[in-house]
Amino acid sequence: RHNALKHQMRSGNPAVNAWVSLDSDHVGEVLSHAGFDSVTVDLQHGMFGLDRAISLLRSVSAGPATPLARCSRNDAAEIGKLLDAGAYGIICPSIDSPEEARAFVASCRYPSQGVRSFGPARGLLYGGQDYVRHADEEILTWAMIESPSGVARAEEIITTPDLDGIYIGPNDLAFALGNPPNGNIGEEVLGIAAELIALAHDAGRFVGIFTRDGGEAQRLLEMGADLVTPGNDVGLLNAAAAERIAQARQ
Ligand code: 3PY
Ligand code: MG
Repeated sequence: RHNALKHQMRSGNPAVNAWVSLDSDHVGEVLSHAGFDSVTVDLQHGMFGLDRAISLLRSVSAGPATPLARCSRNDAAEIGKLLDAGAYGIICPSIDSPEEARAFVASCRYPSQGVRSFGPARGLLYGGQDYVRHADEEILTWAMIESPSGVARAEEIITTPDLDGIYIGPNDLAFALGNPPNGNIGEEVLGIAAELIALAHDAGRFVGIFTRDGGEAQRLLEMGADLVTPGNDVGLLNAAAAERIAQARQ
């Protein structure tokens, strides 16, 4: 099976991504069937560990969305396990230098390009018996830019060989700029996002970004983002709850 998300973005059709932070296979499966193009299992801030992330990836692959994972850190062993578990792309937090970007990409690629070890347990099951031959072309590598150092070195990070895209973390970026995140993406981070989108597109790379809600996601798509995440599963639940309660009490 090829990576439908990668092919979709390549053909110029931006993607809407879901973000799983709840420890529930049912949530993963429901979101995969809800119309999102991809579903990301968030091992950095999700309320679960690696074993449960593997099960959540399985739940996402029960529906049509492309399964992605955000690893908890730039670690070859963890990234390898998430890929073996069937992630079709990895979003790696806090890439602050080109050296870190190179190490991250190497973790996602088999030799001779990278250091990924052989053992594609679930990859073989739904990637097909030729998974290993095509894995390097199909797996998406997203380096998160979410610090002033990452922004300062963005061009070097973006042009890392075999890096597919950058994923902007507006909340950590706002913190690092001295404006603790308040939910919305502020003007300063929006300006940086515009610059990063231009740099990445010049280099033929994708740009993904986390946003607060559908309205903000739409604004970022208008600015040229290739993939937007309109909040996480808890955000969806809270927004729906607030709306229903308000309707009921009207
Ligand atoms: C951030 O905004 O810092 C993120 O990591 C989004 O998930
Ligand atoms: Mg972050």
